[in-house]
Amino acid sequence: MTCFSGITPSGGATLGNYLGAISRWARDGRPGDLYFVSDLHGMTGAYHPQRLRARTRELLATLLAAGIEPEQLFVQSDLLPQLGALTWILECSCSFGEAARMTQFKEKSSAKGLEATPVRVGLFTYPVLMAADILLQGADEVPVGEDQAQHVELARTLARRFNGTFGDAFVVPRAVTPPAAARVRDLADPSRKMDKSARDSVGVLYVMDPPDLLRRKIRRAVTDSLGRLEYRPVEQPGLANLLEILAACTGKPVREVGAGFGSYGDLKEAVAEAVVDELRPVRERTTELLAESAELDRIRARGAELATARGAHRLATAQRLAGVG
Ligand code: AQP
Repeated sequence: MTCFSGITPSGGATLGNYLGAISRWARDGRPGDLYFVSDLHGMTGAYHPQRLRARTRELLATLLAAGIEPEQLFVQSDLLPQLGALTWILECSCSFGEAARMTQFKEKSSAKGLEATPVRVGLFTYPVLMAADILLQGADEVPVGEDQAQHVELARTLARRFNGTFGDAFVVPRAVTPPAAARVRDLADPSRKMDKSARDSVGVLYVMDPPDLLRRKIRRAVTDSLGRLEYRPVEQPGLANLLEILAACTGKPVREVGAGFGSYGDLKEAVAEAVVDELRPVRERTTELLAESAELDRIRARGAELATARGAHRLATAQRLAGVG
């Protein structure tokens, strides 16, 4: 059983990514599970090459710093020749209608403010690249939220179609619902999730933010004027977000974690210290790994070698069955 998860370097890792994904991967993952930095997925809109490269490296270091085993990790673009080949084979069996049905494409391509940045063909075809990511590694379980479930369904359809038309080459994957995790919201606008590519970072806590910056952002978090220190997500979303963060960092139940605080200010101080304590080890270790440049290069190269080897026979079989190469 191989479970497969990725993280896109569209920004630095946030507290949301850390509590909702990275720390759980490190803590609850099984030895055969695989994790990757999906830098190719970070190219589907306007992007800055040097920033993409630097963030990819930083995310790889953060995943390692969180405790994910090096042999379970790789960077997507290190498999570019294999993924490019497989994506083409899969694209040639994916209908235009299937790709055009993807809700995420429809939403992202019609979002406001895109006039200056035309929609890329890559945004349209990246679900097929995602299918290639999954099928090349032979993953059978892909934990995804609702927004990505349709893409895993496409990977499943393409695997079945290929196996049925040309012969068995691929494991047929399935989307699984990840265990319920903290859904961290933006501190400045709790109606939105905390997003690493947010335009305005005042409400976003980054793993690599220094402690004083984390404290400042948390002190400025939006709450309300009701003065009721209770967990009421609908009526008091900002306060509920802070309580959820404190609960996730301390391991205490969210309905109990607010007891004993005299004011929102006191609660914010406690949240700030809990977040600083939670992120300190991973930030420090990430910084060390980034400084140990040769060691990070070695780990990355080994990850690429293992991932390439895992996919080699599947790609060779697919090419042979498809009549190419
Ligand atoms: N706010 C969040 N709370 C809990 N979990 C979160 N995740 C993301 N944001 C939160 C989880 O992090 C993993 C990797 O995310 P991704 O890179 O696939 O992109 P995403 O889900 O779209 O996350 P972002 O940070 O919001 O990225 P951008 O800005 O690129 O859209 C996933 O497991 C995700 O659930």
